[in-house]
Amino acid sequence: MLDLFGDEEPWAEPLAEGAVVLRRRAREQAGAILAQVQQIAARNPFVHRFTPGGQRMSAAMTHCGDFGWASESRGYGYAEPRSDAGRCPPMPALFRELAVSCAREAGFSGFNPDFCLVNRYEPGAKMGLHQDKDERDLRQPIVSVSLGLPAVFLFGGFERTDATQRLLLEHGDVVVWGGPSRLRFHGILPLKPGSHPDAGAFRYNLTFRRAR
Ligand code: MD6
Ligand code: FE
Repeated sequence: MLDLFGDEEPWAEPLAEGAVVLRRRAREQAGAILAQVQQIAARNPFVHRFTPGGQRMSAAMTHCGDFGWASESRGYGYAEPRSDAGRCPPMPALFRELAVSCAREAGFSGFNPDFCLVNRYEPGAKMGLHQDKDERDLRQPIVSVSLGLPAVFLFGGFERTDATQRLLLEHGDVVVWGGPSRLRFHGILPLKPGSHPDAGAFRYNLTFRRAR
């Protein structure tokens, strides 16, 4: 469908059992979300962290919610509750409401996120194939909100070497991911340079999780 005016209604595209893309679902809130991201980053700056394998990640990260995320720029995984409460801002109500309603629309009622990881991609930045498995209760889904420049999302199977689907995630697209798809491998191809009216030269991705 042509998006000449940017005011189309959101629509759902099923990906697999337990996984759906809610296209444009976060468009209305996008400006407010990006403004909140700037506030979060003012208190808890974007940093490039290292994977468990010791690789510097090309996407920069910040976060909000009830937990820290590792310690300083080292390590990977959730830190102790409120261990960096001085820097880690609480989750804005706008974020929580969006995540909870998207989860409900995807069939996961009762989602109660306690953590939001924010990734910022610059041109060339990518995310290798990975599983999200550090959360305690894998029955809870993940809600992923993409803003700014478009990126190609790889959606795979349960082994790293399984074939992947490719889909373009654009400004305001939301992926909800749970149930039998919760442990699928996924990643992001290197971001192409561009300029987005609301996000400049970046892509932002917010993932909402129930960590504990
Ligand atoms: C990204 N997203 O879109 C990275 N994880 O930049 C993720 O790693 C992700 O989109 C779990 C569920 C949905 C996701
Ligand atoms: Fe992930």
